[in-house]
Amino acid sequence: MPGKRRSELRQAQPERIEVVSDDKIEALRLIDGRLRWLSAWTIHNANHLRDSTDGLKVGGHQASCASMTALMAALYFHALGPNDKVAVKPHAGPVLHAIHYLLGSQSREQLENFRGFGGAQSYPSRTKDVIPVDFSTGSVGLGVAITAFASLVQDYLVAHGMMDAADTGRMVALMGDAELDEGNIYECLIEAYKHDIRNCWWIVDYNRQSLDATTAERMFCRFDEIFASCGWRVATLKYGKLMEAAFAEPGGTELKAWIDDAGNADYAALTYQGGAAWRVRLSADIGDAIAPLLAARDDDALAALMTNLAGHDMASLIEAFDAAQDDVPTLFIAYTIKGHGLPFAGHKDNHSGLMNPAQIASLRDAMGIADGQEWEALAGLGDNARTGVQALLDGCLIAKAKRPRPWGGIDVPAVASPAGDEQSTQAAFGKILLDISRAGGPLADRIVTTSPDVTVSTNLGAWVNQRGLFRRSELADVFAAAKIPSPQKWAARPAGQHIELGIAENNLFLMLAALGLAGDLFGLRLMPIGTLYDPFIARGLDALNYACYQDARFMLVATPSGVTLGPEGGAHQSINPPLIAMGQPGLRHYEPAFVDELAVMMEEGFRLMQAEDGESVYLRLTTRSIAQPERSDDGWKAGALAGGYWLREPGPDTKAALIFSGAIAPEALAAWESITDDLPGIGLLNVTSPDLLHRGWSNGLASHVTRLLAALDRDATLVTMLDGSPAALSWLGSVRGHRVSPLGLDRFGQTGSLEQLYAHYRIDEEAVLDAVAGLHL
Ligand SMILES: Cc1ncc(C[n+]2csc(CCOP(=O)(O)OP(=O)(O)O)c2C)c(N)n1
Ligand SMILES: [Mg+2]
Repeated sequence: MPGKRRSELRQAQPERIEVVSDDKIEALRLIDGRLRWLSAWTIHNANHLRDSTDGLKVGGHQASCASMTALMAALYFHALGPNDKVAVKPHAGPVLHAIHYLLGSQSREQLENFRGFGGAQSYPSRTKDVIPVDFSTGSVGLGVAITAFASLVQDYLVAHGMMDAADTGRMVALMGDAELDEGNIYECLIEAYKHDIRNCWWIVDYNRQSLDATTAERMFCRFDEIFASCGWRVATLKYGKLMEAAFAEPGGTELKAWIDDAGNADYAALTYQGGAAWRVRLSADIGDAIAPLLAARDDDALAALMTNLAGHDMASLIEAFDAAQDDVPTLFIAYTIKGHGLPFAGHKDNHSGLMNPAQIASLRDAMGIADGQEWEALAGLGDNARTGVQALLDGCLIAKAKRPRPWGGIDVPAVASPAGDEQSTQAAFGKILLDISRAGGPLADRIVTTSPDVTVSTNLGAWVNQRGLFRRSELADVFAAAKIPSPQKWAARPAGQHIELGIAENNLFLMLAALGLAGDLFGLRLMPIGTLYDPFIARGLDALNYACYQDARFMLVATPSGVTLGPEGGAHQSINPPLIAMGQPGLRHYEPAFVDELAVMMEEGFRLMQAEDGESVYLRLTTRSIAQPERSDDGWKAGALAGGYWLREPGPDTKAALIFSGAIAPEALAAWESITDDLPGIGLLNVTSPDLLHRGWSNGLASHVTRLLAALDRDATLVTMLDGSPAALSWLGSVRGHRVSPLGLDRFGQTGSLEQLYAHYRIDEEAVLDAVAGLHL
């Protein structure tokens, strides 16, 4: 509510502030050094020492790692509590592995096999790495935003009494500064503000370099303003302790002003050039005032001073983290140098730069590591130093082993098909959810729905009326209170089970990713269902891929779809989502023609979402109301779940089959009726999942689709049709070598009645008859 102080909503946080001794800071610095070395050595080993069989460059990012080893040392060995979860900047993955190596939870073998088959992954991966990775990263920006949604999920679990407030943690993202260019960050920021998220830290490794170049200084201060206006505390960590001390010396004020005015490229270039270059430049720019300050330092000391940005200064980092111990979302902008401590520090081309053997050898010598001791975890540390470092390693609170994934556990009762001779799959979806809600029980209680401003138009309204909107604090329904009639009752409360999002489909997929990982992150599986219009899947594709890549489990209901949307026109009609689904691992596409199919698919979906060998489910639905079939038995069900079944069995020696999916079932049936006299025994195959059929076929010859099509003569012909790209079904001709005529959409849709559109796009009865005739000429 406007004006309400965030602090009034805050919950008590465990007290973590302590007086940090100099010894501890020194031990953290040593860990910083160990992480810098081990990450660089891991990458060096993969590129220069490991045998290469294919001559491909292996790669890795020594400079991006060195940029944040101090940050990560301070975080992991001082600031993180046992319930905190971290998304690590993708190209700092080797630092995370080095941390676990120091902790004993990562093996040397895995590090030696970095970027190799079965070895430590290039970018942290929840599913593939052997160490516990809270959030996968790789596509920059997404790993940052998911932490905000994860903090919302945590609040949801607490508000629903499933999780104790004392067990909550902070969701932390470690990000590169160029990630701030990704638009998804700002979409997420807006949504996060609306939901008043908390317990979230985003820590920017502000090295002012991206992949290609140094970044534009025009953005100085803008980020602070953007975040502050969305309710975030912004902590800028710019000057390290050496710098702060120097600012108090004669000439210090001028030095500080010079640092503040310096351009990013200048600062980076001077860093690369080193102490002598700093001396010449500072003298030239500042003049006599800086002379005593320069005279008091040799070139090495001057370089150390000028690169003593707070992001590399352990005392500054600890201070900043300790000062942010409440639950206010906080952006830390930590100034750093890309490649800090490495020979290419500050060089604009250092993103993928690799030290050569001579350079790594001199780094090893400088760190006091004996030749041959490179993999020794605490190499180069004397006995006293080891004691302090070991104490920090022993005191580290993060999980060292992966949390077992919660499989099963939520009973899935039989999902009944809604009654009615004429129905649409979209309306039936709404009724099924309403029935589940009314019946109550564990499944109903674990379902969380979410939608980017299309809750009503995707038929979630009745469910929301029953289960309520989720908000951490009660929000009255003003219209209901004023007795203004409306079918939607939109009161929000902590017990609500629908998370309403603004129109940003990317956020929908990140929300589903976070909800679908609730079991992994917090030990409590939720059953997320997200709805959106089918064409707008494309808007959030990378986030959808990101969710699937992490094996988040959810149900995606995309409706309406295809030109069956009629008068809504081409801008809202979807063509290629069935192809998207075929190409998306971890997501099973079902396209029901009839509502009883939808019921079994939802039931199956709830099982798949919590099965070890399961996956997420995408249901492509429609608003078109069509006549429902009379079933004589349940024989169709297994086929519908496996990807298809004969709605009309082909007769012996039949020479043709019609194959269709989804909303155009009436046209397929009408065409079948017309042809059956001329081609007796023609079959009618209802493909409920082009995706599943294709997967089965590409995995081996004894697949469901091979068996289905074995019912046809070798020289039979196929006409395939769906309200979508024809390529989703045309491949069926290759399964047993049948000739095929594929019907479907390959041009943008337009407005019109269904009759007009189906005729125009050639997915009507006449088009089928023409296609059959063409094949039989
Ligand atoms: C979505 C996406 N686009 C492009 C890339 C390729 N890429 C990887 S890192 C990077 C630049 C990162 O710069 P920054 O975030 O500042 O990280 P730094 O290495 O400087 O710490 C780019 C463009 C990517 N990983 N993800
Ligand atoms: Mg950068």
